[in-house]
Amino acid sequence: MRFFSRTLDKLKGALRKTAQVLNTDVRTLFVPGRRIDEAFLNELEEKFLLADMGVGNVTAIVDAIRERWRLGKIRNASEAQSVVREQLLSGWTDQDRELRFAATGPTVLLVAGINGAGKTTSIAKLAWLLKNQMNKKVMLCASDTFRAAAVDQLTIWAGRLGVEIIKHQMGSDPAAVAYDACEAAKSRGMDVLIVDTAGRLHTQEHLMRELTKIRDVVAKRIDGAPHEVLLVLDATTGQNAIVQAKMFSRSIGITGLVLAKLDGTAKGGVVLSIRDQLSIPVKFIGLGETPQDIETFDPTRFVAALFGDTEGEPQAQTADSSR
Ligand SMILES: Nc1nc2c(ncn2[C@@H]2O[C@H](COP(=O)(O)OP(=O)(O)OP(=O)(O)O)[C@@H](O)[C@H]2O)c(=O)[nH]1
Ligand SMILES: [Mg+2]
Repeated sequence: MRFFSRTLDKLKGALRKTAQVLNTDVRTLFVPGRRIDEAFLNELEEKFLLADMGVGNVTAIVDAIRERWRLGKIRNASEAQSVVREQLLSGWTDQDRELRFAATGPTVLLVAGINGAGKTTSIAKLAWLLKNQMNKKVMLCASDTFRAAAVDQLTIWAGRLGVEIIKHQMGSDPAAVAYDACEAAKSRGMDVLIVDTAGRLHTQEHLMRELTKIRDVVAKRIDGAPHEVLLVLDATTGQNAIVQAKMFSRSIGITGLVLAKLDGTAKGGVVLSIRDQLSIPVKFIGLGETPQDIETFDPTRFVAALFGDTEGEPQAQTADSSR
C-alpha cells in the first residue's frame, strides 16, 4: 500500500514538474468563458507555432477547431481546448519507447550527440534511473577522450552515483576504451554499460567515423550490442535538433532519442515535430541538471503536462519532495 501511494506521488510530482517547466505559454489561451473568434484562432496558431509544434500540426489543429466552430458545435475556449487535446493525442504510433535490454549479459547503450547537447548529463540521469529505480549494475565508459574535462566530468558523476567507470587518458583511442569497458562489463557482471562519446572532433566525418568504430568494437565484444544507440538532442535548438537527428541517423543509425533541456524552453512542441519528421521514438526527456531530472516519455502525460493538468492532486510539496 505504502509502495503504491509513493509511486503515485512520484508520478504526480514528475508531472507537476513537467507542467511547471514546460513553459509553452499555451495554457494562457484557454481562459474560461473566452469566445472563439478569428482573433482567438490567430493567437492560437501563433502560440502553437512558437512552441515549435510544426506547421502541419498547427494547421490541422486550427482547421479542426474552425470547422467545428463554423458548424456551431463549439463556441468557447474550453471547448476548443478539448479539440486541441484530441488532436494532440492522435497520431502517435505504437513505437516502443522502452529501453531494449540484452537477454543475457551486459546491455550496451551508446550515447551520441553534438557537443553541448547534454550527453554526459543524460548519461548520469540514465545511470541514476537504471541503478536506483531498476536495480541494475551500471558501468560508464569514457569514450569522449577528445577533451580532458570530459573524462573528469564523467568520473565525477560515476563517483556521485556510485557506479563504475572505465577510462583511459585524454587523447587515447575512444574505441580502445570501449573495448576495455566491454571486457570489464562482462567480467564484473554488469547489467548495463553506458558509453559516453565526443560531440565534436576535427571534422564531422571524423566524428561519425569514430562513432562507427566504437559501435563496431562493442558489436564484436558483446552479443547484440549496442542494444540502443541513443541520440541526445537539445530541445532548445528546435528544428535544428531534427536536422541533427537526420544526420546521425544516416551515419550511425539511431534507436531512440533523449530530448534534453525541455525545462526552460518554450519549444516543448518540438516533440510533435520530431514525431512527424523522424521515425525514431523519443524514449526519455531531460528536465534539469540533476540525475533525477529524467522521465520516460509518454505522449498522454506530455499532453497533460502541456496543459498543466494537476487538478485533483493533493496540495503537495514541490516536485523535489516527491523524489
Ligand atoms: N536545464 C537543463 N540543462 C541541461 C540538461 N541536460 C544537460 N544540461 C546542461 O547542458 C550543459 C551541457 O551538458 P553536457 O551533458 O555536458 O553535454 P554534452 O553533450 O556531454 O557536451 P560535450 O561533452 O561538450 O559534447 C551542461 O551545463 C548541463 O548541465 C537538461 O535537461 N536541462
Ligand atoms: Mg560530454
